[in-house]
Amino acid sequence: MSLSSILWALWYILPAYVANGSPVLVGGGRPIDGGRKWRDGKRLLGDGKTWRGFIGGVAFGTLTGVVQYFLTPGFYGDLKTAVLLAFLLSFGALTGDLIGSFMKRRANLPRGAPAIGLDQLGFLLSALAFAYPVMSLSSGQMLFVLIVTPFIHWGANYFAYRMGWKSVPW
Ligand code: CTP
Ligand code: MG
Ligand code: K
Repeated sequence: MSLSSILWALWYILPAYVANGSPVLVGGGRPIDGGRKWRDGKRLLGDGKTWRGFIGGVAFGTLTGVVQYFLTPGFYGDLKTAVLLAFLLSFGALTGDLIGSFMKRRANLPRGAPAIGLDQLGFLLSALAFAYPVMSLSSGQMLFVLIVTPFIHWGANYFAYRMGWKSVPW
């Protein structure tokens, strides 16, 4: 795979990374599950999934697409495509994150507990699936993004931990 196709793959997926990373800074307040429990007696999603984090993450991710369009219009063709793509990548990422938390709670993992694989790739698979109808990566680019995302995720989380934005480095 060429260097340029690798760089375009990262450029393509950037709104999903921004959406997934924003809630740690903008989240908080009312949890999406409203404190409700599933039939196993555990929380539906937990206190780590808030409306502010979800909506703020979708907003920042979508805004990323607007900036990307003005930097590289040729990659998207028109602004509407760029915004729709960024919205779907962001909404998909954060929906995948909610599904991951739902699964973690069913597995009896408390809020914030690591789930290797799910934490690093759940949001990404969901983002790729949501965006697929609008614009998609080649299978080689998808494979590349799947391989590098866990490392980027660990790096970003370690950075956020060192900055004091989150209490655990994962
Ligand atoms: N966050 C939020 N709303 C979201 C997603 C995340 O407010 N929809 C914030 C929360 O403060 C959360 C932090 O971002 O603690 C880090 O996100 P994440 O690691 O996904 O949540 P965890 O606290 O680890 O919760 P879980 O065990 O459910 O994954
Ligand atoms: Mg976590
Ligand atoms: K997560």
